[in-house]
Amino acid sequence: MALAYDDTNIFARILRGEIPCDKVAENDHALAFRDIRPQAPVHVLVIPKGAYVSFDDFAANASNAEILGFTRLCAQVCMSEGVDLAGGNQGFRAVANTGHHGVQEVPHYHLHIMGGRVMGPMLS
Ligand code: D5M
Repeated sequence: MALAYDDTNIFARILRGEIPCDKVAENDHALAFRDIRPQAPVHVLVIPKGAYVSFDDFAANASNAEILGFTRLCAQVCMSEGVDLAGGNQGFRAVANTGHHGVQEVPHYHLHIMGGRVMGPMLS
């Protein structure tokens, strides 16, 4: 089931160019930019350009090309930010806060990529 998408959310406005972002990378299907409230030395948000509310909405309803484009942009960001294991770096945390229980603030799917420090336990 596709979820109802509210196109007034802040990330939709960034995608339409109505408000600026600190862009890291972009391809046909996804955009990566720095989180405005960084929780780590590296804190990048990767969002699909399509209208998907959440991780599960995207995973269930996006096309293969969208999923591939999004995933490859994530890999590109990890490499350019120097956190990818494959590049001999120390790794990162990737988080998709989802819905009420996941404490998702912005209802446009986004993956947080955080690194540059040991992240600590995920209990709160
Ligand atoms: O958290 C949403 C995340 O989005 C939160 O870490 C702040 C970030 N945010 C909100 N507005 C902006 C803008 N305008 N630019 C960059 N980052 C932003 P979540 O709980 O995962 O929904």
